[in-house]
Amino acid sequence: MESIQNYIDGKFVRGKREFADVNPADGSVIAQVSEADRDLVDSAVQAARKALQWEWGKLGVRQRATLLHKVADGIERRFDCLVAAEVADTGKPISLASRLDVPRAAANFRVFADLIKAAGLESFQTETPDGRQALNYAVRKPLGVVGIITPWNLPLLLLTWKVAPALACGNTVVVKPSEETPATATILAEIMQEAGIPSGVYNVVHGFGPNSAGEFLTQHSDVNAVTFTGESQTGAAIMKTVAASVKPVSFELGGKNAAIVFGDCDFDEAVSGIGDAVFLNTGQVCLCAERVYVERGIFDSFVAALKRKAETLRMGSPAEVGTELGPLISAQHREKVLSYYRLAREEGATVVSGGAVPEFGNSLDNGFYVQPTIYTGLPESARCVKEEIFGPVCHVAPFDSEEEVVNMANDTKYGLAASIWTTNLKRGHRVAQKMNVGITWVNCWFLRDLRTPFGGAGLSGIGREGGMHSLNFYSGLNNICIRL
Ligand code: NAD
Ligand code: 6OD
Repeated sequence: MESIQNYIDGKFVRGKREFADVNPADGSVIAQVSEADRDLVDSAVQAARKALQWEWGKLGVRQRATLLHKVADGIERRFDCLVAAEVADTGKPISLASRLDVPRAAANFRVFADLIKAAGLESFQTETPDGRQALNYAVRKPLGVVGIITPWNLPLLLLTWKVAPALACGNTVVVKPSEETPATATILAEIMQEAGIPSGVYNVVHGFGPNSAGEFLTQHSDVNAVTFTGESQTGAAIMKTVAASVKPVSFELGGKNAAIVFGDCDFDEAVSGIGDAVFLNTGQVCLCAERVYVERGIFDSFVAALKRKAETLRMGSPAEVGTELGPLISAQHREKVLSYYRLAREEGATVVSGGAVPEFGNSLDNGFYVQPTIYTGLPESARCVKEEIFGPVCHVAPFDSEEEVVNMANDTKYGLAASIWTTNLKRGHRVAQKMNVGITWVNCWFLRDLRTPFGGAGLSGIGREGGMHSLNFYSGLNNICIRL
């Protein structure tokens, strides 16, 4: 049985306890994972502190950027191994891990390595009250040790989305990947070693949240900043923990995202795009659309086309090239999604498609699959329309006017993403600007330029990452004012 260990100060380290890493496609145990206790988390933070003061802290921007490109080279060299590990841990289709997760991990290192070299500094020449001049300029400094806590849905993509800019800015990191998906963060440790990243710069501690590695990391007084992606409730718990020491935080949290389909949309493009927005990664992307609003004139034909799309998705073994839909991440998460499938019926939904557990007649029946599911007929106040389910499911509702649909889309405590489908670009701009979210797509979904701001409003998060926003979060600015 494979064993996955913590990575501290350049060495792989066992903890006193272990937990199982389970393959969600068939329930088999892939590996035993070493859990980091409070002492191991402390060793990781101390190693990160030491690296900051010594080798890593002495490197210039260009040297750091060169090393980050070597990490990207290493990711590309270990492509097949990373894809296989991500597929086994998450149950996502191999085609998705190959075209999204692993290439994006390499791109995260390349983009932030290049960006930090090009990043300018603010400067202002100031007239002083006595008629003289002063020069103000800001210098960028690392924050110190950054604690990085990540979820299981896009494990390597979301981890490197934070590790790359943090290291580019000269910080050192202690990462706590999700307990469900520990493998790729650990393979990345080997890649860091091979690339020549000094010991202590990248540390991995495995474990759970409360009373385990996640909480020990956020409680640690020598961690200078915390960046977290995960559930809104977990974000609230972490915020309480870090409040005592007033650490900077960046939170990328949950969503209950709307897709708005106008009657003048390119129908096939909209069905295909919304099919992805609802079902990609078995609906386990924070940006997925769980609320679809369709203009009444095309409502019936749109629902019928989305149903056809859902029912022709190839569900099966994630390791098979043609598979489009894998399992949910765990038995526990499947129980949560199925509880919403039951609730939707209790709330009076019409089940257009799905709503149950599929049967395969082989070992996949031990996996955590659910059918892709479409509901209609719920009131906007229903819990299934208000709460994040995080599965391959959406509710489709009709609308009659632009004003009505803008109000429905914005009637949520979340505020992560929206998509708008129309061939009238004037309307596309107008409606997009009314969305109370961090990201709005028009005639596309999950199309990412890594230089753009990413984050959410309300329960969907605090702060923005991406491009200069990441560099500004992961650095402290010291403004220097010189009297001339
Ligand atoms: P989660 O909040 O349960 O766990 C995320 C991470 O936090 C895990 O590593 C977990 O061990 C850790 N954790 C849990 N409790 C903790 C605590 N008290 N202190 C410290 N660490 C703790 O989330 P999940 O189930 O892994 O991921 C799914 C959720 O993440 C969904 O809500 C989804 O919308 C959200 N998400 C958001 C984004 C975004 O960019 N906005 C991206 C991906 C996922
Ligand atoms: O693409 C990204 O940069 C990003 N942060 C995606 C988040 C997806 C949520 O599940």
